[in-house]
Amino acid sequence: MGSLFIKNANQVITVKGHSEKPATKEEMNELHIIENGAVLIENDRITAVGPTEELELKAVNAEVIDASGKIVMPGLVDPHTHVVYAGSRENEFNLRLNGATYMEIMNNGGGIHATTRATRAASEVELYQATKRRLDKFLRHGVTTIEAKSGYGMDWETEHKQLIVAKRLNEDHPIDIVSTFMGAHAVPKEYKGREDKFVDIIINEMLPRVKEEGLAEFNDVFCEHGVYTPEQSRRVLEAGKKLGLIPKIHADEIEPYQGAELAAEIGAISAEHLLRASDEGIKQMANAGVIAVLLPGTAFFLMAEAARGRKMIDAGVPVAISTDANPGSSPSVSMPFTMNLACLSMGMTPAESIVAATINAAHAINRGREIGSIEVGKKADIVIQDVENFIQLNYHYGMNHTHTVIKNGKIVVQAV
Ligand code: IZC
Ligand code: ZN
Repeated sequence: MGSLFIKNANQVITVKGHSEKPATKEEMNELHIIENGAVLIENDRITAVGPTEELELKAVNAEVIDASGKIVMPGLVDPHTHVVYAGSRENEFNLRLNGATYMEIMNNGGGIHATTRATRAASEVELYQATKRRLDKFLRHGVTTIEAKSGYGMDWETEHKQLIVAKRLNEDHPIDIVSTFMGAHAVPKEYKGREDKFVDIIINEMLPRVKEEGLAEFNDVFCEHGVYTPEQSRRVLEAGKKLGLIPKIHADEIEPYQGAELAAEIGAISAEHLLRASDEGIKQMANAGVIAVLLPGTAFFLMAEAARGRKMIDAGVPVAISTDANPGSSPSVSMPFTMNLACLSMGMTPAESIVAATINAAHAINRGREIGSIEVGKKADIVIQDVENFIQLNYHYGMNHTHTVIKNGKIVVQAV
């Protein structure tokens, strides 16, 4: 490895100053832009950031990337995906557009259950290859780190297979993958009406093995009417916490269900979805510093009203955004489109959408010190976008402006 010098960028969007804590309120509107900027990278680290003129002297012998007419920003971080799965559910898309709802489809054995059947049936190699193709697409959309959840097994063998595939791809693929165990993603048919029994299995059998094999950092649960109650969710998350797994929670996605309140009470790092989070829940999340991971693509694809992102930011909740990439409620890997929707369906500003997709997303997966901004010492995960200024990223919506992607100091995507 050597050094890389990106120079002459119209704007370098640094998003600096929030490595310790996520940005909140007005801070989410501050991008700390350097006009005609440059970034110097040595091996896998950022070693200098500043005006091109100033950095030029330091950059002798470096390979040069001329970013004239473009912008340079941190690699995008997607803090909530279900990307390790087999099969496809376009039939459900069709059913929904013929009047069925997401929950009806799931209660009839489709939805998460359909993906669970396909994922159980897939070999590890098949699962690896299907996931790798999705990761390649993530990378071409400027995403350099993702979180990935298990949860399409609901038996140990398949949950384990998903987590092993994520681990292998983390090693083999340029994208970094941070793993979350989500055994409590749905209730297996055979445990319908005996949900507590399955919760016992998760707590007594699965979580200790996840810990023992070091397969995940986070522990998540689908807290939703008809799936897991807040009480069951609390049991799963508290049990994980005792083992050192950080709690995350799918909260208030379809119906208000006190999920945001629960996240605040147990000190979850993040609460995700929150389409129907209550005013009180939002207040408690702000007080407890729980990050809201909002998934406007899911609301869009389910034709539901988006989460109240504007209100959450104004209330002091640190907000991050994510694709929710999964085969049912959000079959997209586009963080750029998610940013568009953050603006157009949740009333966030273009600057806030960038903070939510970079440094705040990094904090939602406990990586704020390492990635999410362009600052000296951080990992050289950088995207060059073929737009003249950051507002154009969302103004020219529905497009992928990714031109060059640098991961760990290496060029991994380059437009021709
Ligand atoms: O496969 O439908 N909401 N989990 C909770 C999902 C959506 C993923 C899916
Ligand atoms: Zn999800």
